[in-house]
Amino acid sequence: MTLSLDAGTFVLDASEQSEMELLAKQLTTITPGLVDDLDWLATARDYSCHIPGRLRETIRRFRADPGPHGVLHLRGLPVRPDVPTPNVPGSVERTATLSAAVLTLCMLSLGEVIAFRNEKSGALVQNVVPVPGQETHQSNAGSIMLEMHVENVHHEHRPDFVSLLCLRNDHEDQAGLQVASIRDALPLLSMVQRRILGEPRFESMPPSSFGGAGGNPVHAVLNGAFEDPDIRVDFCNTRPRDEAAAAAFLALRNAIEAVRTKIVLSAGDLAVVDNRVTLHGRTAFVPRYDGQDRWLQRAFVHVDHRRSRFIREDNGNVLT
Ligand SMILES: O=C(O)CCC(=O)C(=O)O
Ligand SMILES: [Fe+2]
Repeated sequence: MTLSLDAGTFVLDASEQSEMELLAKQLTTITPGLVDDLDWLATARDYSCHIPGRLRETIRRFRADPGPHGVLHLRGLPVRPDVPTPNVPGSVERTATLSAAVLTLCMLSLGEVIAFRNEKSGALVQNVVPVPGQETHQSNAGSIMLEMHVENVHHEHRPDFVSLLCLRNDHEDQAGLQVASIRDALPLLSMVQRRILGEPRFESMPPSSFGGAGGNPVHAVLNGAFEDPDIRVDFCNTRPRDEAAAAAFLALRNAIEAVRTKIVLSAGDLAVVDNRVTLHGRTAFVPRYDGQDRWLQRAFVHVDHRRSRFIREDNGNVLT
């Protein structure tokens, strides 16, 4: 199923598009023109207060409540990539390009952008691109189906939101971001399954993007309000620790599959996933490595920056 234009979709009109482009272009000229520079980021934070009003309202509403599907689909953002799609492992965007500026502006109006020192060299804006030789990897460099997951399941301070801005989709428009919220899946689970999923009977490994660094915490899959819980699971990296937990885990997997929807992103589309209530993954596609492959730029957001202060050196934006 493909998500239709609904409450979770916002399309910038022509005047909002030019307003956004003007603001982002100005931001690209701010010295030193580097996204990870704290002075540049401070200016970007100020500018983020001046994105078009309807967009600001939409983002602010989404932050208060992410809706039933836990995803916001913004359309019509200026991106204009003028270089070939990168295809090296661990590719990041440190230069304040137009698309990096757009992504940063939108995300700083949602919260604070953060990254992890052990992942993609701690860059705040990362390229999600297919990498030759990594086609079958369960990572965003692969091109086979990517399992449904919350981002950085093993980490206590995983992102509150994951944002993906599309610069180019794949040649055949096959690759789709898949999303499934626990809000939609919960009614498909029994009370017993929900209770078991709410107990610390599961263990998660760090995703491969962390290069094996990080612990293997034991945790519950459902946390918080029984009637509207947060979800913490990665179907590639989380495993149940006993038989009853395995049965509940399988029921959850089936429920997630039943409510999963696909969003095919086009250039200028930005998907913002609430990483507390919604899992994401990707359908398979065929890369050509001709410079025109699928290219997303990704940024993570924390709503409460202070909470991670003890693992951020010099009050920067990178978690150690
Ligand atoms: O390629 C996608 O659509 C999503 C990849 C992903 O899970 C990520 O970059 O976090
Ligand atoms: Fe992901």
